[in-house]
Amino acid sequence: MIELRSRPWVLLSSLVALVVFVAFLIFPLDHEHSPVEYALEQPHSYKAPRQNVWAELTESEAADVNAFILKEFAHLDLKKHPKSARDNFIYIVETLKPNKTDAVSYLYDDGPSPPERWAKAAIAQNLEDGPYIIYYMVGPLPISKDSMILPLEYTFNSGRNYVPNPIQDFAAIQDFASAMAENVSDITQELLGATANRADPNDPHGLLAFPRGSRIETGGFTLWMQFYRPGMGSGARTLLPQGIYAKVDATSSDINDWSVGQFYYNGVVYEDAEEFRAALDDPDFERTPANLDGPWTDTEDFESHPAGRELPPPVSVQPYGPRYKLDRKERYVSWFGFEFYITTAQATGVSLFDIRFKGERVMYELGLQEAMAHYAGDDPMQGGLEFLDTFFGMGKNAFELVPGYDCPAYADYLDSEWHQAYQTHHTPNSICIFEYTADYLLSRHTAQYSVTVSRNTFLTVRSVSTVGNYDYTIDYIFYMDGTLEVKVRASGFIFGAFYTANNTKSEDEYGHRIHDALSSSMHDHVINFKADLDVAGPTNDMVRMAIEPMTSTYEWDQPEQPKRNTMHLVEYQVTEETGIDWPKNSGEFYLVYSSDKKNAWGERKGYRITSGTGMGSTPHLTIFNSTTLGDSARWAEHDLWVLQQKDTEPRSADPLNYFAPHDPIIDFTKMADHESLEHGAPDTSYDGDLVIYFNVGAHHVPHSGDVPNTLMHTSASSVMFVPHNFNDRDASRESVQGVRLQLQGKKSGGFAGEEADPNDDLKTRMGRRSKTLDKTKAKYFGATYDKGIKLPLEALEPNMEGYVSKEHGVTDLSYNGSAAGVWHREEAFGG
Ligand SMILES: *[C@@H]1O[C@H](CO)[C@@H](O)[C@H](O)[C@H]1NC(C)=O
Ligand SMILES: *[C@@H]1O[C@H](CO)[C@@H](O)[C@H](O)[C@H]1NC(C)=O
Ligand SMILES: *[C@@H]1O[C@H](CO)[C@@H](O)[C@H](O)[C@H]1NC(C)=O
Ligand SMILES: *[C@@H]1O[C@H](CO)[C@@H](O)[C@H](O)[C@H]1NC(C)=O
Ligand SMILES: *[C@@H]1O[C@H](CO)[C@@H](O)[C@H](O)[C@H]1NC(C)=O
Ligand SMILES: [Cu+2]
Repeated sequence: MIELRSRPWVLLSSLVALVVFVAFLIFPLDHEHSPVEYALEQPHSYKAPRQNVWAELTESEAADVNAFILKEFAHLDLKKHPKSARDNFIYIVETLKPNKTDAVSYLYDDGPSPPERWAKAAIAQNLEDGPYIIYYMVGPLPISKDSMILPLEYTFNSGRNYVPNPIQDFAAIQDFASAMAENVSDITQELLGATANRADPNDPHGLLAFPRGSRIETGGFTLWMQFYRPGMGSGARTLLPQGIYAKVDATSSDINDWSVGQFYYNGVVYEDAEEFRAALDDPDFERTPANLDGPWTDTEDFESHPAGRELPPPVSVQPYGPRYKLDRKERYVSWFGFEFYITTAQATGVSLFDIRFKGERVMYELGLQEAMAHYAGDDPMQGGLEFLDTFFGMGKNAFELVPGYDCPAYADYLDSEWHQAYQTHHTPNSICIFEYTADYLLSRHTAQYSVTVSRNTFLTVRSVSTVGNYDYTIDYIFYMDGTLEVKVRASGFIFGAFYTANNTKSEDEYGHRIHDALSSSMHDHVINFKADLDVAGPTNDMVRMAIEPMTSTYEWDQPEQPKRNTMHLVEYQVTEETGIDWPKNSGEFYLVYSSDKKNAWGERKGYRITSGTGMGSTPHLTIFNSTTLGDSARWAEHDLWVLQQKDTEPRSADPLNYFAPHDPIIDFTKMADHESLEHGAPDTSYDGDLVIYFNVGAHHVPHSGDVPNTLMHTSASSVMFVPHNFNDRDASRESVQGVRLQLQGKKSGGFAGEEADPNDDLKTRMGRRSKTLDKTKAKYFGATYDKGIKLPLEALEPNMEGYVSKEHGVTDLSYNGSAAGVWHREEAFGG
C-alpha cells in the first residue's frame, strides 16, 4: 500500500492552488524563470478549537469497554471467540454520540468541559426464546469505578433495546443451500449445464444458491433461494441469476427441521423437486435460454485502442498545497469560512458536526442514516428483494480510495476504524478531502468596458461505500458562498433479474432485457440523511414560500388595465412535524429561517433546501406501504421531513431494523407524528430547534448501458442547502479568485476598488484614468500562478506499481460479517 499522506510536491510558502491542465504543462519551461521547487510538507500545526466529542472510539477505548463488559457481565459467559449464534458475545462497540443538549454549552457557550463520553455496545445474547441482539450504553469513559452498563433504550422509540436475531446460523443456511443445490444437480445440469460444487464454492464452472435476504415474516422465516453463476473475475454475480428458484420453509429455529418446498422455473411453480424433475421429461416442457458468463460481464476492455486512448486525459493539480486547514487528530476542517468536525460510524459512514459558516452556526449534524434499495419483479427473488445497507455497514464497507482516481492525486486522506467482536478494524485512506476548481465559473460579467470572472473552487469530503454489488460515492461539498451539497453517485453492478424470454409473463413491466437472459430489474434507491439545521442558532422556523399565479389590480394600471395576471410570493408556515415532497414546477422554496436573527436588511437569516444537481428531482419510494419494508423505512415515503429535535430521536433508522421490518426498533412514523412546531408562546414547550431528514437516490431502471456497471455521471443525485438572506450579500466575493480585465484600451471604467468621484462626469473620469492607469494590466483578486511549475509525476499520476490494497472482505450481501454471521467471518480471519 502506498503512503498517501506525504505530498512532496507541496510548497508551503504560498496559499495558492488553482487547477491547471496537464496540457499547459507540456510547454518547455522558460529558463529565465526558474521553476518553483517543491518543499516537503511540514506537519500541520493547526488545532481545532474544541475536542471532537463525536469521534469514534479509539482502539484502546474499545478494548477497555470490551474488558469492562466482560467483567461486569461475567454471568453471560460472553465468548471471545464465538462459534455460533448460540454463544453470547459482544458484537460491536462504538461511540454513543452525546446528546445535543449536553454538547451545546461546550460548543457554543464556552462551557468548560465536554459532555460525558459514552460507548454503545451491541451484545449477541441468548434469551429463553432464542438469540437476540441487545443494545447497552457503557460509560462514562474512560472506564473508572463510576462507569456502568445500562440498557440503551432512550434512542429507540420502540421502547425496546433489543431485536431478535432470526438468522441463527448463517453458515448452516449456506450449507443447507449447497445441499439443496446438490440434490437437484441433475436438474441444473439439464437446464443450466452446471452443478453446484459444495467442495469449492468458488469453482468458476459451478453454481451457487443464495437466499433472498430480506423477507423475514413475523414469527417465521421463508427463504426463496435462487441459483447464480459465481462470476468470479469482476464480481459480476448479480448479473448472473439463473432462473431456478427454491422455496425453503425456515420457520423452525432448528435448521434440521427446515425443508425445501416449491421450485419455480420459467413462470411455472412446481410443488417440489420431484414434480419439477418429472416435468422435465414432458416433451412439452418449455425451456428458456441460459444466462451464461462471458466477456460481456468484464468491467475492462484492455484491447480497444480508439484514437486518443494513447494520451492520458487532463488532470487537476495543486502545486502550492491546500488552502483548507486540517486538524487530523480532531478531524476538524476549516476552509474559507466553513468549519466542521468529521466522524465515522460502522453503520452510517461519515457524518459532519458543528458546521459553521463565517463564525455563524449552520448545522449541528449532517449525516447519512440509511441507504435502501427496493426492487420489484415477477419472480420470487426480485419480487421481494430489498436492502437496508446500514445493516451491512456503510462505514464498515467504506474501503480504501484509489489515489488520483477516486480523489485527485493531491487529496488528503483520513483512515477509519471500527470495532467488532473484540477486534479493531482499520480501513486506511477511506475518506478524502480536497479542493477542486470546477470547469465553470462561480460568477462572471461582461460590462461595457470590462469583464470580470470568478473561479468556482469548492471543498469536497468524499467516501465510497461498496456494499456487495453497489458502490456509493458520498460527497459533502462546500461552496464559497456558504452553500452545502450532499451528493450520492452509484456505480458497481446492478442486481439483475433472470429474463425468461417468455412473452406470456409480465417481466417486461419490471425492466428491460439487457442480455440473453437478463432483465435490468427496476428498483428505487432512497438514501436518507439527517440535517440538524441551526440557522444562525438553534431556534428556527420552516416555511414554504410559494410562487403563485394571481390576478391583481394596481392603481397605476388604471384605467387601461383594470386587472393584471401576474404572480407573487405567499408564505406557508410548516406548523407541525410532517413529510413534504418537492413541489411541482419548482413552485415553492423550502426555507429554514432563524426565528430571531436578521440580516442588515431586516430579513430573516435563512437557508433554502432544494433538490440539487443530478438526474432531476430527488425521488422518494414509489411503493405505498411496501410489503417487504413494513415500518422499517417509512422515511422513504416523502422527499423531506421536518421534525422537532429530540435527544431521544437521534436517528431515523437503526441497522437492526433489517431484522424486524414489521416491528422495527426505530419506527420513523412515531418520530414524524405531527407534533406542533409552534414555539415562542409562553405555553409551548417546544424550543424551536428543528431537524430535517431528506432523501437522495433514483428510480433506477437500468438499461443496456448499465452493463457492466452503472455510471456515476448520471446516477448522481443531490440536495443542496443554499444561504437565503443568511448574509448581507454574496459571501463568496471575499474568497474567490479571479480577474477583472479591461475591454479595449481606450475606454476605461469600472475597475474594481476604484472610488469614482460623484462630481466627475464620465468624460473626466475616463480622462483621469487613462493618464494614471496601465490600461493593459489585468486586475487579479486572489493570487495567481505567475511562474512555470515543474511537477513530479506523482502530481499527475500516483505511482500504483506495488500498490496492494488491504484485504477488504467485501460482502456479497450475505450475512457474513453482519450480526448474524460474525462468528463465521471471525473464524475465517483467525479472530
Ligand atoms: C441523553 O438524554 C436522554 C434523555 O434525556 C437520557 O436518558 C440519556 O441518559 C442521555 N444520554 C447520555 C449519554 O447522557
Ligand atoms: C438432500 O437430499 C438428502 C437425501 O435425500 C436429504 O436427506 C436432505 O434433506 C436433502 N437436503 C436438502 C437441503 O434438500
Ligand atoms: C411462459 O410462461 C408460462 C407461465 O407464465 C408457462 O406456462 C409457459 O410454458 C412459458 N412459455 C414458454 C414458451 O416458455
Ligand atoms: C397504507 O397504510 C395505511 C395504514 O394502514 C393506510 O391508511 C393507507 O391508506 C395505506 N396506503 C395505501 C396507498 O395503501
Ligand atoms: C462467509 O464467510 C466464510 C468465511 O470467510 C466463507 O467461507 C463463506 O464462503 C462465506 N459465505 C458467503 C456466502 O459469502
Ligand atoms: Cu440501482
